[in-house]
Amino acid sequence: TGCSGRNSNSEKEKKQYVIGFSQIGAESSWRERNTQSVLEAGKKANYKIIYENANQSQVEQIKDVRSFIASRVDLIILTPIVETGWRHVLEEAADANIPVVISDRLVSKEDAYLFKTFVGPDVPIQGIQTADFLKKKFKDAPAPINVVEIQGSVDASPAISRHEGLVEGLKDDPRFKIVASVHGDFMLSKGREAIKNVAKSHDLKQVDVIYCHNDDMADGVVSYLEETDIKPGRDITICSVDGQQSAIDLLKAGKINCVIECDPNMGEKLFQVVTAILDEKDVPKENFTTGRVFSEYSDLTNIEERGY
Ligand code: GYE
Repeated sequence: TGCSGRNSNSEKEKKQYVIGFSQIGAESSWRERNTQSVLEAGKKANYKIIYENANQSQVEQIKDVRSFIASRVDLIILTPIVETGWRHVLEEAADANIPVVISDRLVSKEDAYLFKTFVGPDVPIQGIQTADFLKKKFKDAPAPINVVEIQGSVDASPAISRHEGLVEGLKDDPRFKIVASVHGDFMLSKGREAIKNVAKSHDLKQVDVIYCHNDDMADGVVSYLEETDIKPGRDITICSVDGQQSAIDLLKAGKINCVIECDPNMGEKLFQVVTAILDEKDVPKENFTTGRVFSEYSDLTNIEERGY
């Protein structure tokens, strides 16, 4: 039908690019919102998205990326569950000339030459912001100030950076001691399990702070403490990261003291970068999303509905 006088609409004939999106799984409310944000923004920008969810398995994620390469997608978006172990599959993508955008979590610095750009939160800052809150809160308190840390998953970049950020932020104040640091995989049930286990070896009455690497684990910690005679937010200061609705509600109720916002809605920014890459424009190596600090010192009256 090449000669029907209406065939010169080059916009319509423009090729629809195919993007492979390899997501970690659905461990938290944050993650579910993040997935929706990426899929919505991709659709809106008129990309065909092949979405794979690896159910918390790096082995699955690597298979998913290989399947994108085999079907010769135009670009791959990867949210790496852990930092290490990506070299081979990223080299395979490079050999196939398929650009890779890393989203939300990072791969090891040594592999940074194998991806085009990163879109996601500036996570080390979140640990520093937590430390700043704690130094304010415990301004006049005597040493020691005992901190229990409920980390995310082993080798996940936000777990590493949220830990390092806190340590960095507290290093000028030797009153703070991390007395236990355990992993809760960013999951509510495992956060609850983690604090329950810590309570077997530590007297929680001696603990001043519980720092949770995400809100779902903080929800688990609060629900456990509420079954004891320790009042979360009052007897123990609770800090968390993400800013989901449940944590804001607990903050308002005085059961959490500080929540660092980590915005999961990165889809729009992500596809601006994707479009620039496919248009062969230069993009910065890092594109950070921003977040606020919500704490007992903030005005909590006008926080918008969170949507996650
Ligand atoms: O904080 C947590 C999620 O990678 C920054 O992963 C993300 C983290 C987020 O499961 O809730």
